[in-house]
Amino acid sequence: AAAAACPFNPDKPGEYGADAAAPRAGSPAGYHAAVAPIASASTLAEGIANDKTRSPAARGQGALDAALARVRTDAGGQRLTTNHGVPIGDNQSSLKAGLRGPALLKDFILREKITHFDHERIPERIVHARGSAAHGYFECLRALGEVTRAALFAEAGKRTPVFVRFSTVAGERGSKDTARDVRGFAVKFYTEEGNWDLVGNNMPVFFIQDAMKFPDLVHALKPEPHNAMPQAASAHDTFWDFVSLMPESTHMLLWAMSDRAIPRSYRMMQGFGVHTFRFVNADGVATLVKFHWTPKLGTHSLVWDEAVKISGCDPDFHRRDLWDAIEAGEFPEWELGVQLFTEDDASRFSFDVLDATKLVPEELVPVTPIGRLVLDRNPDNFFAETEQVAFCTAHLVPGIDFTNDPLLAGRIHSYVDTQLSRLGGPNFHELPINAPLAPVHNNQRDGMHRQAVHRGAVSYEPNSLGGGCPFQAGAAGFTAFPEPVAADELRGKPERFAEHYNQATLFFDSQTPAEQAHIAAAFRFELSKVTVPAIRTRVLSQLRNVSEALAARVADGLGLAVPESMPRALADTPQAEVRHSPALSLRARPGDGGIRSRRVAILVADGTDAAAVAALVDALRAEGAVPRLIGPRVGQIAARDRSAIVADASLETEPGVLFDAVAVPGGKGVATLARDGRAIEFLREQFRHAKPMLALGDGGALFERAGIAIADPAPGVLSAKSASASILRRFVKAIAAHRFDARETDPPSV
Ligand code: HDD
Repeated sequence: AAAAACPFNPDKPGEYGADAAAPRAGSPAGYHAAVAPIASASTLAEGIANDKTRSPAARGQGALDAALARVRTDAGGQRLTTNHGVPIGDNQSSLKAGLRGPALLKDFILREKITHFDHERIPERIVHARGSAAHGYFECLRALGEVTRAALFAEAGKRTPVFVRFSTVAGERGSKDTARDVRGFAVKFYTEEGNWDLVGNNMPVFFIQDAMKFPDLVHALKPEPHNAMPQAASAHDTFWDFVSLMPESTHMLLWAMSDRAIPRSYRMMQGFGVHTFRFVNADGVATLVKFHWTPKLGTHSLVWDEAVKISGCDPDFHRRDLWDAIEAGEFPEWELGVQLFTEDDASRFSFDVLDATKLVPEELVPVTPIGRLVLDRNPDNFFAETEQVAFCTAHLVPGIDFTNDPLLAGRIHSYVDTQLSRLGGPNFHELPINAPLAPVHNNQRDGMHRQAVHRGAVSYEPNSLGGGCPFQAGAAGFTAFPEPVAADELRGKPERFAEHYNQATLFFDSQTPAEQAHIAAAFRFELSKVTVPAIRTRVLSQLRNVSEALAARVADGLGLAVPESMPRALADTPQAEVRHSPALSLRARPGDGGIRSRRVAILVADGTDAAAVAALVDALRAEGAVPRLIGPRVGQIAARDRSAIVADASLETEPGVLFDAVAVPGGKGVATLARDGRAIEFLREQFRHAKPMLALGDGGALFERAGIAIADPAPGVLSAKSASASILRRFVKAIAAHRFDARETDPPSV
């Protein structure tokens, strides 16, 4: 234990001068024995009260776990070798002719190490480069045999292993998590009949209707090609130039400017398959289907000012949140719901279900819950799993099929194609994270990086030499749904695709006033960043077709007059079936009312009331929240009663934007905090972002100092003399309310 506390390297002097000629002490003597591994400081949400076991058996997705076990490697207790298994005597210095002499070309150990390092990176994804993933399982809760023969939906209680990757779209691999952007929600199901990839987003619609426009969209959205700016942001000329010339993007723009684009957590956002897919049952009968993932924790978002600041103090905000929650046993969970309808139903809708810029309102076709998704294990290795996982919309299983959505058609090609260059060849399906649990047998052979060792002479079909194997599965295999096709070849779109505004209006009109205000502010922000005035005006003319109120509000924010509305592509606007859809508001899904995994700051300094801190910590932990003690610096704090409390983080490392709520206990510490501009800023930001705040005893003085009234307080600002059970209950309830919209003003008052 003493060695662990003092991790110096006793071997170090031996690297210099004459001593270098003697061979290094081999493991496990010397340094390795002297320096016991230092346990890494816990970054886990240690406050989360949970009794879930972390044993592999409890991870619930045994089959995939076992398959990956084959390739896991662990260097514990092992000697260092080259890639070819040759033991390495000295990993500190290159081979040289004399201590001050030239390095030698024959140093194959150095060359292998550097060469491998030189090739450690693979191309990042052209879109969705930044992402985080986790393992888990899908559990079917309702047998769906009537509508699909997909094995994973065959019976209630059936579990299928999954690997799920969340992502932003525009930013590069190292970009911030809290950019205003669409989030990817890609699920790989390792079913017994092969892998099914449901590659969706956290928004149910898309910017364009036809894959032909995808490269244009992405070129316009990504950093501009001449100067590679801006990173992970849509607020620039080329994006708004493009979308304002593409009225079909209007509906998605409303979603992208809404709070959906700045989620509080991956664990608190919905997911959607976007396209209309097809379920096919054992009799070959098809039903159209839309997929919805709904988080158990409810749908919650950041506010823009907060998102901007988080990207500075924790660019890994969402990655860390997902990782910490899973490490703490706080497994994120979603319900899978489906909207089921027939071709006949669809033919009567005012919109075309093949148009990915349209959703099917839940008031028109209800969402039926059919299963749940639980993420219960973090990857062992980011590169091997999260980076190398290859999602492809072409990965379907029997019982699920495409429709003729022209955006989907292009995707069926694009994903497989992109993996060929991203993962370096046609055998990416053999990478452990991509390999199906279902057996693979075919006559495809060879290619770069082939792992399988195929036996025998036969790699063709039909054959007699191999007994006709592998044989066709016939009706038991995947058979494409026999949709009749008889038409002229042409480039064009169906008439119903030409209506671009009904659902944008539906979305805007279904938001709460606070959500509408955020949408207007987002348009104002993004268009203020646009440098070409004509583009601003064009967007305003587009918005007039959505909502006159919205257009007027954004115009006002830009100091512009409202222009003529953009001419519509369709002369007669069809009547929308649904004019108001409460389900489209984030507020429609507050979650289960709990505060599990919410981060709550307790501000402390020398002289803080330790009893109040203890009461707060206990009350928050009892609800599964994560209290963090934040002081002027980390480490020990002398409390009022001279007991020692330990600050988990400092005002410098964890500012207010990283917390869902704040509490300031009383005691002399308040005076110290009142002299610290960072503590004042902490409270002001919590106030500005409409978060729950609690002052105990003379903690109220810090609020007053920050300009936050305690007498006649704004909504969500609580205070009490002491940490009584009743005030703690009210605080917990306030945290469960997430935010107090009524407190928000534009511009902010604090
Ligand atoms: Fe895509 C990645 C989702 C349209 C081409 N897309 C990608 C990922 C998600 C989506 C979640 C990341 C997968 C991962 O985590 O590895 N994309 C969508 C959705 C779309 C959509 C929901 C519309 C409904 N995408 C779309 C079109 C095309 C692509 C129309 C091309 C014609 N998408 C790609 C890609 C990517 C990709 C270039 C980049 C990396 C990858 O595939 O594996 O092939």
